[in-house]
Amino acid sequence: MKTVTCIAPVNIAVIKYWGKRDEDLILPINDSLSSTLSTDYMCSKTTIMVSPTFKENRFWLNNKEVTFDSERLNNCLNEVKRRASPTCGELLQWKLHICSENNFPTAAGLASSAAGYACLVYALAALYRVEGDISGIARRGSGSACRSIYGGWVRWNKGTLPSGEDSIATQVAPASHWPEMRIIVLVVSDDKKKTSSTSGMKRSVETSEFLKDRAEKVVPRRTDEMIEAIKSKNFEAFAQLTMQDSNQFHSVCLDTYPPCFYMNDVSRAIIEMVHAYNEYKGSNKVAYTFDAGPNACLYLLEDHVEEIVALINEIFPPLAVDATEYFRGYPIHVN
Ligand code: 2P0
Repeated sequence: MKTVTCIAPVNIAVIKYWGKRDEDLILPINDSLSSTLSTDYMCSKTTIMVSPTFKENRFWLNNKEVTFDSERLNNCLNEVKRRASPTCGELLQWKLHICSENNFPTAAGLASSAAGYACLVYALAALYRVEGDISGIARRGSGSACRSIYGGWVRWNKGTLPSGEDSIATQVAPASHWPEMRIIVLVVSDDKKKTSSTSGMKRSVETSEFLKDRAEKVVPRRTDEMIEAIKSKNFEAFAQLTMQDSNQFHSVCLDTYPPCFYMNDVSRAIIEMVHAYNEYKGSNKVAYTFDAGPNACLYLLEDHVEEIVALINEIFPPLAVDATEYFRGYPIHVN
């Protein structure tokens, strides 16, 4: 018998991934860029056990058994096994029992599949002693998962090869490069989203002309500008690019037919609050970004956390619960 346990954190994109050119291999139509949070906060934990006595492969997600039939899960497993060390021998024949759980409320709807698949693939790769980059394998589980394989600031290069071999993640800068950076996660709603990212982006690829323009004309330039802003620690530029990219992604969602609505009135009120605050300060001190849901992620530097949390509590008084459950400052992953 052999057991491996790993943890992997979520990542929050500042240049968004939206749209695939290959559904099976999960190849994107544009590059994307994110920061990976610290493992002290929102992360997945996966334990894999293999034994010659196990009769079948089994999977438990958040303490509930789920089917092992998932195509994405099996794609990841097969790919890891294909790259397994020749020294694994009979280990490769033994059946697996996998337990995966998130230490953050799945209700928050925050990149749980990214952390989950990054963690699963990392654990499998450790078990079968895979060498080299494994982000391309995590990508087969969920596109954004490839970015959680690395810490700090991470770019998912869309790649050009039909095989997807070059569609992998690379680290742009370690978290230690910008240690003052913080993320505040605002849980606006824990409702399950009506349209999953996978089906939403498929519909966008099929119906939105704006998405093609974004992928071909805007993202390549914006990614270069974003990397420059991160490397030079230019928060003003970083914040503007982050907010513009979030807004453009949601414009594509609106241009999708039928449209996907992910933000709600509270999300829009947060956008207005951030712009009002930045205007009052005379420059960008906070940036918002929204994924495929109404919850906001605010990027800001450490110095402004206290003031912003006070402002949020003033404008959006929490319900009768501990505010710290709602508003948390997360340092990004140190790697
Ligand atoms: C991102 N999102 O870059 C973007 C922003 C949502 C909005 O990556 O179909 O769950 O599994 O590849 O990775 C969500 O997409 O989709 C996502 P699949 P995934 O973070």
